[in-house]
Amino acid sequence: MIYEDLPTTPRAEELVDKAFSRAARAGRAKQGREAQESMLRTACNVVADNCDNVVQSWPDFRTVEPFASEIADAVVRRTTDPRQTDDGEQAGLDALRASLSEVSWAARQTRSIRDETMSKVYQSDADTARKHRKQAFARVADVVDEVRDDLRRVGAARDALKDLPEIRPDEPTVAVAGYPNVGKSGFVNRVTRASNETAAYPFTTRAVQVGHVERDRVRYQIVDTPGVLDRPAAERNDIERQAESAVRHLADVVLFLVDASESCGYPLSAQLRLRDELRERFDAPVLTARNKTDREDEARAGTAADVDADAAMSVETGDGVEAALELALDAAPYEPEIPPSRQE
Ligand SMILES: Nc1nc2c(ncn2[C@@H]2O[C@H](COP(=O)(O)OP(=O)(O)OP(=O)(O)O)[C@@H](O)[C@H]2O)c(=O)[nH]1
Ligand SMILES: [Mg+2]
Repeated sequence: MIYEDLPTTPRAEELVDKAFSRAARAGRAKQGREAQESMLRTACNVVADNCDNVVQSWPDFRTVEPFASEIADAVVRRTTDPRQTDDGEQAGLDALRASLSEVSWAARQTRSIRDETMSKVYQSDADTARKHRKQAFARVADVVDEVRDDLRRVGAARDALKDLPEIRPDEPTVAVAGYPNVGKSGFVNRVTRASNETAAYPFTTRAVQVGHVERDRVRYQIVDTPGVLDRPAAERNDIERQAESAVRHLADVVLFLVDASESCGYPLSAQLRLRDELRERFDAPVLTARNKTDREDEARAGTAADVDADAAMSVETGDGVEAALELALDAAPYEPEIPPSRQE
């Protein structure tokens, strides 16, 4: 996604070490007052430029796709500590934004220490210059120390966001939903020939898997949604609700898998209730595919036939899988968006 190019964020100690060791090297090349000036300039510029670089590498969250900002907010909430403020605490993107602005403050502050000290050093002898330079170093170290938690929070957010699989909000997208263990990952892997393996026990897939299929030169995304669209809303926590909201922005069609053999461990009636619930909350069409038809003879007589399914398949044997996929792709509207630069 848009987060994959975020550079690593230095920790406070790393930043100070780097600044002061570069400064020492710069100082050794000169003598007297000039050495002090050179050290001061180098150290302050390393800190300020690194801080600016951290801040500038982030997108403006007001302008990114709602899917990208909601998913970022959810990921940041889960992976970073909240930020303590006078009126309570901030979490997610609010905390991240506040931390980025603190890091930006550190850059400005460091430059003003540099300029202020430079004007004093300029009029000093070598010994006094050294004293000023040392005081400035101590102040810069304090500034960096003040944003220690902010650097850590930004770094943790970056690490978590960088590992998100590539999801393109602009590509037509099929979100695969259904209770745990109904065969969602198996379906995504089979139709996209992704190399990810599906473990044979429930609750293993927690990272979102994304695969692609191409039809008539249009690339479609098939997104597995473990932990997101697999339980009634009442049982979800805040992060899961938010993840659902992100998927709502993303999905052009929902392919809801039911396991009428109930070997997934959930009664068919509960599965269908969840589907009806998603139908109410999603603007996108929700299609139903009965999976595990190869096991339906184990099901209670008549249950599978009761399902008003749009497709029936077995991810295990492959029966009906292509037809179910075609149905979903046909229901995913494709609106070509021509980038402005290529419109002439
Ligand atoms: N017999 C049979 N087993 C299937 C079929 N599809 C999936 N399974 C099995 O059902 C189990 C769960 O499949 P997954 O694809 O991991 O299910 P999931 O919906 O991704 O599960 P979570 O990620 O836990 O939500 C695995 O043991 C699969 O081998 C099918 O059509 N027939
Ligand atoms: Mg899965």
